[in-house]
Amino acid sequence: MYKKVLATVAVAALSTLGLSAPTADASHSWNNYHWARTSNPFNLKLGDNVDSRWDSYLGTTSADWSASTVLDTTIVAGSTTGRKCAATLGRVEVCNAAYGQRGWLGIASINISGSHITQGTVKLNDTYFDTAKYNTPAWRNVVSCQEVGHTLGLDHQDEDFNNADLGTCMDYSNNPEPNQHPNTHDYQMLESIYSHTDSTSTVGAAAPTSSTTRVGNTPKAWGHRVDGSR
Ligand SMILES: [Ca+2]
Ligand SMILES: [Ca+2]
Ligand SMILES: [Zn+2]
Ligand SMILES: [Zn+2]
Repeated sequence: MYKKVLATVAVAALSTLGLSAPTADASHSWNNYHWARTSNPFNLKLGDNVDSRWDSYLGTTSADWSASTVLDTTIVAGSTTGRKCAATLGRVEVCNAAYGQRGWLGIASINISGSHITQGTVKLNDTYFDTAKYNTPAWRNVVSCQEVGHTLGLDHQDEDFNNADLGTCMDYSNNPEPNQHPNTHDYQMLESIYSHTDSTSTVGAAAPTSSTTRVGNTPKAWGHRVDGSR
């Protein structure tokens, strides 16, 4: 999730987790969540449910993450609507709509089966992006990049809006300019997360999984870092 700056304090106050301080970390895997696949590189489909306000940014995001050696992303026709943003098994649906003043610019949610991601959604919130402050290429790039990054299994590298910028979209900052794309550490993290292979695959039109857990997408979840959406 990319929180609006003003919402940060309130959200942080709801957090009960004191164990893992949100600092820049050598590891920023999201709870080791990952897509199951039998080999690398795997190709993850990004369903295009965004309108012309977002198309070019989705293209940039797809290219950015495809630079990873372990995966590629391909933009395909969306299976849902921007407003509904229903998930599709085996892929990520990317959506935009005016979702309201929720305190987040973008939010990523995944379903998991064990630690395996089975499907994901990304919502980009036009309620904020249609305002002068956020209606910039830099803000659109950083949020689109970050939310799709979450659906690959990455957490934030840093959650301080006021420290030195890390030069990655997985960094929270008041200044989006230096943070519009992934950095080397993100690609290294992906290599680490996906260094093993699995006997099954959750990518593509995979077989139905037994039971999946929805992670995130509710205020309760994203205000709570233990199981929160990102
Ligand atoms: Ca690649
Ligand atoms: Ca930061
Ligand atoms: Zn986030
Ligand atoms: Zn695995």
